[in-house]
Amino acid sequence: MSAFKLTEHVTGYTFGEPVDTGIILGEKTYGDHVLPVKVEVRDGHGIISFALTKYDRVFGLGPNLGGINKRGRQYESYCTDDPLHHEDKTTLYGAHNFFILEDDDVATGFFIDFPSRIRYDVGFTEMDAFGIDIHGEDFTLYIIEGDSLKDIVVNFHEIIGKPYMPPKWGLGFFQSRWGYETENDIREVYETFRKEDIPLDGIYLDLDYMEDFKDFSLSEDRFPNFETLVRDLKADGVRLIPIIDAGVKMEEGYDVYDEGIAGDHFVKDESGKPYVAAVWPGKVHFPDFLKESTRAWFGDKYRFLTDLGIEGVWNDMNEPAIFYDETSLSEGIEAAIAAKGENLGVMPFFSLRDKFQNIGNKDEYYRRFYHEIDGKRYTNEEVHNLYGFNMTVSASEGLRKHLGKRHVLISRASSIGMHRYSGIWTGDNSSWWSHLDLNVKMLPALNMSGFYYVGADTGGFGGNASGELLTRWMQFSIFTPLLRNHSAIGCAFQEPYAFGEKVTDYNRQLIKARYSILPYLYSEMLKSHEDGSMMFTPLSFEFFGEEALQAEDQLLLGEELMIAPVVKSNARGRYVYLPEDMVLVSFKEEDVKMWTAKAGVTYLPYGLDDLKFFLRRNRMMPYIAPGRSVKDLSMKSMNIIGYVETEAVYTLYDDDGTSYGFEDGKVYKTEFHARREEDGEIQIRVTNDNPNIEKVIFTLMDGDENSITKEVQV
Ligand code: MIG
Repeated sequence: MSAFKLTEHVTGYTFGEPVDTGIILGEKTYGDHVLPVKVEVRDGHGIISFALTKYDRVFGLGPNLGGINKRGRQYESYCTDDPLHHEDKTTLYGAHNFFILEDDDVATGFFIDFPSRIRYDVGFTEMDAFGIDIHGEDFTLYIIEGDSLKDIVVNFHEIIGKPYMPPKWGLGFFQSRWGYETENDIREVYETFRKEDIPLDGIYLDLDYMEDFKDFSLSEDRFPNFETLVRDLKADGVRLIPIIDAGVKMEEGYDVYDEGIAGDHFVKDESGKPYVAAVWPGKVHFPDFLKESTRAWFGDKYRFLTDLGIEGVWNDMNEPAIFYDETSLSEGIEAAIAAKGENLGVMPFFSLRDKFQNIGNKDEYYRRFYHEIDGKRYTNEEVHNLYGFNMTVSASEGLRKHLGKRHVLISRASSIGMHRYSGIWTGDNSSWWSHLDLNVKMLPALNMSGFYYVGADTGGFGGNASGELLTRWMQFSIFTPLLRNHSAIGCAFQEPYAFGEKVTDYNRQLIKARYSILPYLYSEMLKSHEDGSMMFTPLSFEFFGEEALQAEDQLLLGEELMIAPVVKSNARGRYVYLPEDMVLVSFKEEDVKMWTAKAGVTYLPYGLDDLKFFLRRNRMMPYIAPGRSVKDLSMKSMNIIGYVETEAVYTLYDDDGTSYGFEDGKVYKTEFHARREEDGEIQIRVTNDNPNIEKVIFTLMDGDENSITKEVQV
């Protein structure tokens, strides 16, 4: 083992000779550092063990099931395409090996830099033991210190680099569905949004737009006027965001296939031939995204889309998902032929059935193809979690090069490190109430991993959503930076207008509210980009006590808000824990109401026809009038609502919304300052360098049901 310091707060311990994953940035200073935890390396595994006291808790691990406190479950880091996120699943699409272990005295952050499988048993098998099983002997363990949980996260973000920042339109409302088959379907969706007066910034294109599921192709039949469609909708602020899959169809004469073969870009099997797997296009080869030349080649292919006016993409199936490979399919067929005419007993029948039923994403597939890194050959399994990550690096670099302005990019598979290149959607959830609840709990862990541009398929991907579920989900999702309603082919339609007039009214109002608070969300993203702080924080990261720890279905947003969504059906409200006095805000379009809410547990009546959240003490937030898309929003007249007992400051970050200027600090900062004098009078000061803001209307509560309204020209 060798040890080094990366920053004042981060120490690394390297075991064996790990693969350079590219996740961690910075200069190493080697020295003598004593490893403060128990790590054993034996039989091809690294084993880390912690004893847990009754009250220790564990946070993080990114896009996983379970609560905010990860204790009491098993998890796995191994990017997997599993479309049914049942309660007993141990892994989803991402592999995020950052977690914080907190006992009543100290909290410590850990990051395991290792690209293959890691198993976590967080007090599941034994209540008082936390065991980590790293499937390899070569890895680096990072220990991250800090004064608080939030501080540990900031110190971690310092070594993983700044997150991807979408263009401002990426925070608009997106509609999506696998099964909008034709150009006319897309136009109809767009027109219905406009007719129903529901704001919209983008429509996602799923596999339907492609010719035979081929990447960088268009179906002439279904999308004969693609470019015109893109242009027409964009003129009205609505972008099309097509999907790209990892597998490249094997078909001679198809440019991507031909170039891939000619340029030696595909992953190889044992014998050195391109590995054959099957996904949507039928038989495919997988680009070797771990190779720089392949990333550059594939990244350039996105130009096919940018040339057509496209400014956003989603990368799917990049775990990579595999329906079957040639070996397993022929084994199955052989077995079926051999069984023909036999009198199969139940066990042989099960074994035969299994050959087909469990043929997708088999572990052995990932041992049948190889990558080459620095002249050394690795099975995909050994570096598995870098695959989707690097597909997305490739896309990001290609899009950046060919667009010259910011793009929207989300990926399904992920690993920490990818946060520098794109956002993520949380994959194939279902239209289940439990998945709405899960969405709430997963969000802070994604921020801990450095991912801010995140969101779930609102309304649920698989299964049929009810109007009630969709509206409740929306009451939460309107706060998430990525806000996309997406569903699977064959399921009930779940557009905001799909459930009759009443539900359409609820949803319209919620989406408009989203556009009203969009400057706030955008500002908070820019702030997190600047300082590495989380945007969505569990209550217990900020407040002490049992209640804060238990309130896992409430989150703090920025330093200003607390959100407490309803995640159960037939609810007319819910109990909420307020760790301090706050102001309850009801946000119905431009009719904003505020009431004082005292610290403690309180019942919050919360109907479908409302948007409710809490504003913290001595905090303020901005909002504006909604628009039909981001391009329509105006900040000329800005509203500030606040709960000012003594003094409050809010700094609004903003920029041009499309350029990379923010990377060089080209960010507008408007400081709103309010102070309450002894006599109750309010002093207001606004310092502004944002040319788009002209007038500010403050409405400030004092904690005693009194509010003052003041208008300021800036
Ligand atoms: O095997 O492209 O997660 O969002 O609609 C399913 C079709 C492939 C999985 C994605 C989902 C998408 C679907 N894809």
